[in-house]
Amino acid sequence: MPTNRRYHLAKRPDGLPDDDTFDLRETEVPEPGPGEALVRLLYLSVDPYMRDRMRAGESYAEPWDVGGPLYGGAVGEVVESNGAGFDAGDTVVAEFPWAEYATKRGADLTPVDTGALPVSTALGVLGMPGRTAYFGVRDVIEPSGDDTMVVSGAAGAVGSVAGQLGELQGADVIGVAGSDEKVDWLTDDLGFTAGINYQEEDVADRLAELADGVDAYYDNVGGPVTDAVFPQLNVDASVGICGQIALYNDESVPTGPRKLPGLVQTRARVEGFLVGDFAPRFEQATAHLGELVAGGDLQYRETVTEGLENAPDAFRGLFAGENVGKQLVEIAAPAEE
Ligand code: NAP
Ligand code: FER
Repeated sequence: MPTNRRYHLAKRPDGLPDDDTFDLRETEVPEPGPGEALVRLLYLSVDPYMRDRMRAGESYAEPWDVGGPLYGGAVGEVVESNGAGFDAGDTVVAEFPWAEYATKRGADLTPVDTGALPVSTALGVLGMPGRTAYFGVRDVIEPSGDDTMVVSGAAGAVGSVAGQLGELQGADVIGVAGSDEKVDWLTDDLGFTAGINYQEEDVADRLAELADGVDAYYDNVGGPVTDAVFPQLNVDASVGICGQIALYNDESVPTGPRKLPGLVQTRARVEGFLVGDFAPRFEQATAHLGELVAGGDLQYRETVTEGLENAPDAFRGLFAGENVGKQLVEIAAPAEE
């Protein structure tokens, strides 16, 4: 049997997690217990929410234990099933440790069926980020035909899908992202109406030039980008707070000019949401997203970092905008490829 490698949380980070946060350990390949499968992991998802799990304290997710493994969504191949209800060679998706091999109860594994698409899409456009965009656009902000919609984090896993879904609903979508290359991808390839590079341009000025106010705002980042958008909300605007990555490495939310008085005047509706709240409709959302991709109406990109040992760098890259589309870590190649 080969050896296994697995990342553990060495300490709780202060700010952006440094190398001392992550401890790569050599361990045994685990044996599947009754009802469990041994899975060889192929792709690991690194996600902004993982920063929250590294801190102690209450959140929407349980904090990880110091000394314990790091976890994330991953796709893998079943190596051995001990009555788990899967066969060797089946491709599955579930929450796994950041590792090369792991065991999991069959009941907690989901079969991967991405049709003609690569299995990695089960972690991106057809997985949690795609579904987050789907429900955030269709159920939370609900843009309609003559709306101007703004998406922050627009070239990321969630934002790139959310913006395209907004365009499909007929809205004029303006994407805010951190480089000219990203903005060009949004407008030239994905069909966004316009894009703003927040690293180079004044978001408030550019937004005022591009639109007559904002009717729907899909917020992935918070911070200064959101400070620039809120004063331009129109009457009855809808705002979906999906994430606030600009603040995730901070121990407290910075204060500044407060934007809430404007909500009285606009009667804007601001709603936070969690993708998990829509779990009963996950299958339907994934099927619909798959149809949109297959039909050429929805495009996606993945940024793939090779090697489990590079997972910390891939994770940190999310906070520096190094990813375009979904950030993944390739742990091993699928057997057939
Ligand atoms: P992602 O957008 O693929 O990656 C993060 C992106 O955020 C980076 O590529 C970077 O792009 C941007 N960013 C990083 N720091 C920033 C800053 N200080 N200011 C502005 N932009 C910054 O990640 P994702 O997985 O799709 O997640 C996007 C957001 O959705 C996150 O906030 C995440 O927590 C949230 N989320 C929420 C749910 C839910 O259920 N509510 C589910 C999934 C994800 P730039 O180059 O543009 O800076
Ligand atoms: C995120 C990914 C997932 C996030 C929240 C979730 C706020 C929540 C998922 C759920 O529990 O439904 O990046 O950031």
